[in-house]
Amino acid sequence: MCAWIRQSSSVPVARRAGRRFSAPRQLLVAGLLALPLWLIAASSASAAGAAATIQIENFTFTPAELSVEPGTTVTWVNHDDIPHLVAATDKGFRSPPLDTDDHFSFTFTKPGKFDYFCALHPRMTGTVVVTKPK
Ligand SMILES: [Cu+2]
Repeated sequence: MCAWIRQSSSVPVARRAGRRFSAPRQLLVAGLLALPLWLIAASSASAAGAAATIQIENFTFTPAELSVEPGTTVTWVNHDDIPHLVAATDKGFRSPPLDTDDHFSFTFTKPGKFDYFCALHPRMTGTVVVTKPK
């Protein structure tokens, strides 16, 4: 009887101590779990949809017109040594200012013709054509 009381009264103490010690471990475990999940999410996203790249060089988007299937992630890469800013004419997407070698990605889901330009040099223009799903 006495042993039972002692045992039961010691349980909350043990739990409290266990919780105190396991909290940082839980954070670590959560972080370790989140990393593979993030990698899986990133790889499945690229596996599910195609990827395409538009180069920014000499104040020009290349290719100027790009045709992709729905679900394609388009990445703009700035090779110039001055910043560019990719902005959709319909305001569907807008990059931050891209410094040299910076890139910006946008996944096109809806079919249509999407014109964009450089908000810092509006004479720089390009178009992404998203085809109808097959
Ligand atoms: Cu520009």
